[in-house]
Amino acid sequence: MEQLIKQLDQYRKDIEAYMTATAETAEEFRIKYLGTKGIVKSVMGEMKNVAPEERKHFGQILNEFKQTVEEKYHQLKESSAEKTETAGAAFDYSLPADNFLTGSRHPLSIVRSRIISIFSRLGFAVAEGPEIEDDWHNFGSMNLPEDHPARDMQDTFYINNSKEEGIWLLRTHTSNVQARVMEKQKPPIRVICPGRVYRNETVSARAHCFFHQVEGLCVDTNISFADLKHTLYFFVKEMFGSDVKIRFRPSYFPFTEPSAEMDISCLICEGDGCAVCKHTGWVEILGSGMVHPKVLENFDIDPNKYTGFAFGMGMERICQLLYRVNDLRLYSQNDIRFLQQFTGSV
Ligand code: 2NM
Repeated sequence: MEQLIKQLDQYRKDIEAYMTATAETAEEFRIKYLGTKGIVKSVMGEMKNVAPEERKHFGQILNEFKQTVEEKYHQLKESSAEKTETAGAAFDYSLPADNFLTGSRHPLSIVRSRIISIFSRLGFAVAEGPEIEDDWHNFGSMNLPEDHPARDMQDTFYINNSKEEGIWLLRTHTSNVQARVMEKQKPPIRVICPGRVYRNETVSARAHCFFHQVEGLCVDTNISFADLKHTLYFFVKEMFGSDVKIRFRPSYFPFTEPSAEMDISCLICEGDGCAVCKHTGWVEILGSGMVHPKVLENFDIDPNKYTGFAFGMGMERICQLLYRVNDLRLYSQNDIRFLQQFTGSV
């Protein structure tokens, strides 16, 4: 009898510990205490072992216990129902949907496709080629003499630089692609070659060990410097708008003769003078020239029959002028705050 009372005390403590419940725990509670093999049934069964004179008193205790259990069960059931109700209310189906996070295009990718689209309207095809290149396609065929500074270890990343195993390097310009085009295809040729190039530079806001270029090549009969000028003028007007002015300055490249660098009137200050144009009103955007006869000969293209023009520009530079990106490192850091700003661009 005493033991039974102790046991009931323990049950009461256990029951008190139930505070709120889910529908499942309320049901577990019901089965444990009120089920056909439950605790209430089993303690009621103890009545037969109780002495007759104590039955009345003990019957009262058991009834109270049963009531406590039933009350607790109702309380648990109610709280589980409340929970389901509030969970239902918290989900408001009439609310607008969350923003769906789509990616956005990288600014260089936007610039590249705009360049391709402009030149394709002039009949230029797109060609791509390897980033790991041999000495001939990157330098030799491009008329760069053995002692040219660009071939120096300081400027070029060499992968292999031995006479026995051959010279392999990371391309320093995409001219290697034009070389491979001229190897396979004879004039008329009209291609642009966008791609990543590598130079051994210390990384800073203004220099990087890799960047992106688009080079162009046009070889046919009767191609003149006038074709070069008009092609590039068309490009500039399509890229930056019809108000932009261009000018050519004589320059030197081993693979072109004559060579020229092209400037456009500064888009940032419209010619008034600012940091981007170094207060000159002009910014350099590309190098160009008539393909050197030796380069054509290297690919068995007769320079007496064919002439050509070529040009090369940095995509980061174009991007800087279009979007005012003033630190080259931003392009490869993958900072979401930078990349997100180009959402919605073409
Ligand atoms: C430039 C500037 C001038 C160029 C020349 C050639 C080729 F294949 F025809 F020889 N490809 N690219 C060239 C000419 C590149 O980049 C500043």
